[in-house]
Amino acid sequence: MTKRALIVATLFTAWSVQTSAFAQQPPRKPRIADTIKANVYADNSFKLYINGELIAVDSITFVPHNVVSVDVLPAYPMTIAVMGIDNADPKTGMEYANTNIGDGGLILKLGDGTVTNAKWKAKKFSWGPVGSDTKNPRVENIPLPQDWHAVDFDDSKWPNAKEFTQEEVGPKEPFFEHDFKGAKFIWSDDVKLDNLVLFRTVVRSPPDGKERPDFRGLTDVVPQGGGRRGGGNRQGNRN
Ligand SMILES: [Ca+2]
Ligand SMILES: [Ca+2]
Repeated sequence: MTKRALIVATLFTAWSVQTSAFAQQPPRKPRIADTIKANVYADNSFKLYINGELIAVDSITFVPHNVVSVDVLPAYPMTIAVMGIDNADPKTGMEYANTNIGDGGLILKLGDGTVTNAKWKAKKFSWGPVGSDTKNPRVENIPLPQDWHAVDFDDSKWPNAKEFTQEEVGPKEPFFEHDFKGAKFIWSDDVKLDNLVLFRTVVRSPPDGKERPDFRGLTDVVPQGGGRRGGGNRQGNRN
């Protein structure tokens, strides 16, 4: 074998090894096209967890009522946990200088067709003014379970959410500018008195039937196509 032939053979072997190594690395880097949009509207605010991870916090805690729309990388089964918070004084359960009993409401839609409805679980953890007594208003609280948003949290004893009509909740303008088609407003039983409500559901597979890659554990492997493009360390290695 000539020297040139040896170099070519060596290079080919190196390329083959690299190529077969790539073939054993099925995960690729997720692209933005792999994400789905999460639209959430809460009266007054929310915290959204998906698969145990904090995904979005409402950017406005009181008014104006807003829609939070964020990109989500889905993985199924998908555990969704939401804290819904109706604005209320922590001592009286009322608002606007204790002149008003405000009402709550939560609606969510994901780009895979996941929607809020009465199949979701909902449990109140803070409510008031107890008995609608605005003369002597007081609040009752249940301590939040520390792992209420965890994938393996047991919500089997929680009641189901109650659906409320659009008229009952009366959403403000940004709601109508986003896709909530098919989703229902939900809360626990009393949309006026229940001021902190936790919601949970598990989406077993994409409701729209579209197959989506599972990118969980991506930080434990080198994704197909190598490390970050155009990056590299000081030695010039693209890791
Ligand atoms: Ca209220
Ligand atoms: Ca409210």
